[in-house]
Amino acid sequence: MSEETDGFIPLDARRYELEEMLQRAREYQEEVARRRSVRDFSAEPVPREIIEHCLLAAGSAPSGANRQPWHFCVVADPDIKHQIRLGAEAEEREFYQRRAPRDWLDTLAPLGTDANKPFLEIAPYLIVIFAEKHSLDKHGKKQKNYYVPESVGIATGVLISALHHAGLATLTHTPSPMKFLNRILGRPEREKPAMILVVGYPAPGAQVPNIKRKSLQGIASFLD
Ligand code: IYR
Repeated sequence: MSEETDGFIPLDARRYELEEMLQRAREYQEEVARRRSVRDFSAEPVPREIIEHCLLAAGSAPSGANRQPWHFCVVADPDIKHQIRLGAEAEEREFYQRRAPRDWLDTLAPLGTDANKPFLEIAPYLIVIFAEKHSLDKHGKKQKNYYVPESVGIATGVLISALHHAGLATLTHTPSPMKFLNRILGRPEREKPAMILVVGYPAPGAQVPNIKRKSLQGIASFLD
């Protein structure tokens, strides 16, 4: 299944005038900064073709040795979504009632989250993202992957941006532990669930917490 390299080809690079570069950079910043984690989804269906394009965008992410160590399980089936909700809520009840230390719960309080996850059934799509600890070559032999969490994190970021760009809302959801997803979705042991991405249109009138983002000085330092 590994994608093999076949020589070298010319890079398809674009070069813009400074003015246009600035405008593109600003516009992209504004567009992605509008993205918010949404917990209030509409049940309105989303055409599968949109999801397919966004998945192909995610699949273009850089990865260690180009191993592309990800698998996206796209769930629209109501019964499977129901099972995922039950599995996630069982873990989340443990988290909120027992596992989470007080200071973690205090930090989460302004977000208004709890162990109930109705969006796992309401949203039209759940994309369950798996990280392939190792791959199998075309003879079924174990093949080592590299920088797997980094690669899957980057691909997930590209997927979230692509879905947002297409006009959809997302929520990264990480009930912990997530082993139950392998069982429900029939994924092999060598695949580790990374997160559930909840995808759909936001519910009309959806509200989000009034969070602040760090300033440029808060997130970057320039040494020039
Ligand atoms: N997984 C739990 C708790 C949770 C943890 C963090 I860190 C968040 O940013 C949000 C929620 C839940 O989904 O409710």
